[in-house]
Amino acid sequence: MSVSFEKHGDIAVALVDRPPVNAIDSVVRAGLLSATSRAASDPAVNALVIACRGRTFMSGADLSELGSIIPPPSYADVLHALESCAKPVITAMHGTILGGGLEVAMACHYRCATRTARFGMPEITLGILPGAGGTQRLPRLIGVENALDMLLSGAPVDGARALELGLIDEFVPDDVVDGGIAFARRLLEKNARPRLTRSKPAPSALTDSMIATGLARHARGLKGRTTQNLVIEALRAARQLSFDEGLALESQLSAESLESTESRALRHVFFAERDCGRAPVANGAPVRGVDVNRAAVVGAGTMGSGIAMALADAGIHVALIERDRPALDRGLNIIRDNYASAVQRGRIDEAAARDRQALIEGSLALEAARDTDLVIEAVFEDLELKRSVLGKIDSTTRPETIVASNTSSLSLTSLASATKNPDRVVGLHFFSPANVMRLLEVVRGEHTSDATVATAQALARKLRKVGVLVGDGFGFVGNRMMLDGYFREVELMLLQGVTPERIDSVMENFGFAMGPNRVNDMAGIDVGTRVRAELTRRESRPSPYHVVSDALTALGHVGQKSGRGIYRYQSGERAALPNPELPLLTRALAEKHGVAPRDVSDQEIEHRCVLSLINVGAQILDEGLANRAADIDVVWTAGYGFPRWRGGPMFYADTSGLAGVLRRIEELASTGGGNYWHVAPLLRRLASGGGTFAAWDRSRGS
Ligand code: T1G
Ligand code: NAD
Repeated sequence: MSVSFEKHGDIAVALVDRPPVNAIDSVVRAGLLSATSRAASDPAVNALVIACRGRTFMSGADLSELGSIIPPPSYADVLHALESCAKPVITAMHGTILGGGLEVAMACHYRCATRTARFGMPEITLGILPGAGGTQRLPRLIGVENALDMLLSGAPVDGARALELGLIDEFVPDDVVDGGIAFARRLLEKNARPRLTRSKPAPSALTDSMIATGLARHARGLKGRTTQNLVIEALRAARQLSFDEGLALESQLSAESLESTESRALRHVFFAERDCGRAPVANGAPVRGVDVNRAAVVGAGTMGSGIAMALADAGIHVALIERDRPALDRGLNIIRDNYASAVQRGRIDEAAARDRQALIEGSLALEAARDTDLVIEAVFEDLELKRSVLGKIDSTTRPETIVASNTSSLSLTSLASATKNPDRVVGLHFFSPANVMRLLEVVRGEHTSDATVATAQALARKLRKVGVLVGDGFGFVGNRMMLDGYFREVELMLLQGVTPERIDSVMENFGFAMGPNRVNDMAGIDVGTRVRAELTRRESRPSPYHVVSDALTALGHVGQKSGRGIYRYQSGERAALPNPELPLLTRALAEKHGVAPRDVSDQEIEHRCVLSLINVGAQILDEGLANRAADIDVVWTAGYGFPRWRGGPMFYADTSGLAGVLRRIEELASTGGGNYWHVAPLLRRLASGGGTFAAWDRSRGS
């Protein structure tokens, strides 16, 4: 029973039970409607409390229902019934009260919640304008400026802030149903009557300076977006129109937003992130992994120290193992400083920083890894060194301990062959900084077992990262597409005389958080050179292949950390300044590699960068190194700054039309693009058959 109805004396309770997050679908709406009419018509009932079972009050509309005709009863019918009920209707809330869930609460007359509850209107993160009265009731409850802030950020506020704003009336103890009933009883004792949000005075006018402040405050998240314009239009209507006219306009604008490519892209990424982390299935059932509670990290450098923090942030005990004291102290100091700056920036409080640091124990002995559930190796990117370290880990730890490598370019299968149990060896490819970046490529080697993959996927969820299962090919998914596609085109354009500033501004206008040349300088140009050195030991690539970056590494100009790379940097500064030596270097290399200078339009820059990503992505799918096109979209939106509102490279290809994508790639291949534009067979097949990557994913049952 999704919505049960019980009576506690003269107080009725409608209890929603729709796991996992009580998302509102037609069943829940029908249940709320019937509970409201029962309470309204039952003379023995004086008030109705709405609460939820499980981990949270309603966390919004069921997203899988959106985008098609929403089955009856409508939100408007349900909310009208709640608001116009002649008896007080109270919501008693816990967990994350989001979107449609908060809209239900605002249509009710009184609201109480546990202290740990969080409240938000995240619709903008999905490219949707709230469609159940949120833009009309929220400003009446908390004021137009606060409403603008909540609707533009999409981020939740905590209980204390919700009370301060007037979004809730009271806190109740953690047993939210009893708390709700007690609150209702107190209201009845005070003869409280239904208090309609719609009857509150219209909010004050939304001024231009409020809008400017709001847009500036959320500029980073709203870059390239349009949903904010609908939010502003709806909030203006809340002042200028009657409540019902405002509702009607909101519903029309919300329906429009649902049709937008922007929203379809954001909802695609929402579900793709949740689907990519599923455990392998065997005999029709998901394979169970091990819940990691004790781990060890070998190597406390840039990555090892970040990985140790990511584990400790999730409450996992970590033995951080180094080869000598100075290196260990360096790693522990990096961790101490990172936590100190997190406290300074108010990300966590002193106590949390202390508790997490206490979970990380430094050691110089591999012995410290003996009784762990998982060991992650993050030593130098050297095949023989890693094989010897993995061999020692294998002989030191228990047979059920999972052994992982953070390699970014070496063959996982060949690393695993240094152990006696290659089935328990997996790649965990974190991205720098490992305690911040959400992406985790889970690399499956030839012998990696389903159970090991399941443990890795469960760990990714525990670390609140998106774990994407990838195959054991060079550069896995992300780095392969970057090196064989995107950055390769950037390098060729630099040789053809295009300035890094132009390339970066075109790609930042396209929606990337940062242009490719600035990313290269920030990540360290030498990291790419080391990865390519490993590549050329295994495979060949037609020249020129990243010759500008490798020349800069040879000069020691490795980017921000050396004050010079593609750009120049004042010491300690991150602002990218023109590097007068670069044009001299690129011209010399262009001559050496026979690359003629040419005019390249902004559109061509964008096409060469994005289409090379799509083409290599399709090659990766052809080679089976990724299971779904949607997984590639998750890798690039979560790990490489591809704009979420474009859905990722493969979704973007679908919305652009594969026939056009194919035609443009063939044009680029014939007009002096590099001698490596080989159209991926999958792309050609889908384009010539009117297919899409999304349909291809579906055809494979994923
Ligand atoms: N609809 C359908 N399924 C949902 C869902 C939703 N709104 N939210 C979560 N799920 C599924 C999710 O796919 C996963 O499934 C499981 O629940 C657990 O989620 C009318 C139009 C609530 C904070 O945007 O932010 O209301 O993978 O892994 O990390 O104006 O989910 O287990 O099969 O994310 O603990 C507004 C979206 C909708 C909230 C929990 N609401 N959800 O986080 O678990 S638009 C949202 C979240 C709207 C109105 C408009 C988070 C969470 P599975 P999870 P979590
Ligand atoms: P780093 O040079 O910063 O750190 C490597 C650490 O390993 C050093 O502190 C060194 O003392 C330690 N070490 C070496 N031999 C050891 C041994 N036998 N026992 C214990 N510790 C030992 O390197 P990094 O950038 O952290 O890279 C580590 C791994 O992560 C590499 O495989 C790299 O390819 C991969 N990776 C790096 C990045 C990145 O952006 N830096 C991103 C993803 C993956």
